[in-house]
Amino acid sequence: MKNSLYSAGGAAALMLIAAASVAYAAPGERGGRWQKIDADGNGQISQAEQNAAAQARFAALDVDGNGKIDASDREARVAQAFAKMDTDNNGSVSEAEFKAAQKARAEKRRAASPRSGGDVGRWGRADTNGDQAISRAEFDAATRARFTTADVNGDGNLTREEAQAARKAVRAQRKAARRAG
Ligand SMILES: [Ca+2]
Ligand SMILES: [Ca+2]
Ligand SMILES: [Ca+2]
Ligand SMILES: [Ca+2]
Repeated sequence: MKNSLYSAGGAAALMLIAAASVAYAAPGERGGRWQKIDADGNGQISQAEQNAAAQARFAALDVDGNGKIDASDREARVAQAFAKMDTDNNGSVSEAEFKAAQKARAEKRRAASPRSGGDVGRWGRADTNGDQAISRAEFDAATRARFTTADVNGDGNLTREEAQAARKAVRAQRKAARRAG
């Protein structure tokens, strides 16, 4: 790891931001996440579609597959991210590699909110029993709660407008929290 400009630890902050992908994709977001979640392509996200996306998300976050999301998963993800940045696989991330990764990420995130809090902030609230790990049950409960909140007219489907409004509300809440704290 000598000559390593950025250690895996240094990549952590960056990675936490990257991991905070928003539950509902922004309409028109690059990569077409909305389209991916909207499996039947009817332009709305049903609770079942949301659940399917959440299961995939949980599996992606639960890197070691032990059924809960905790610090060891975050470390594993950071290591993965580091490996991904280390494109020539020489065990260190050069400045060029780091910048390339940064640029790719910035482009990807342009449509998203600039600071979405990282997965600690995002999922910290889901950890209802406070054991520093998000169990599947906690994750599902948080997912359900988010869906219910966003589904303003209660028809069991999220329109793009509803999803967008929910994102805005969350952003406003975070802003208020930052001001207060
Ligand atoms: Ca749909
Ligand atoms: Ca895990
Ligand atoms: Ca927990
Ligand atoms: Ca609705």
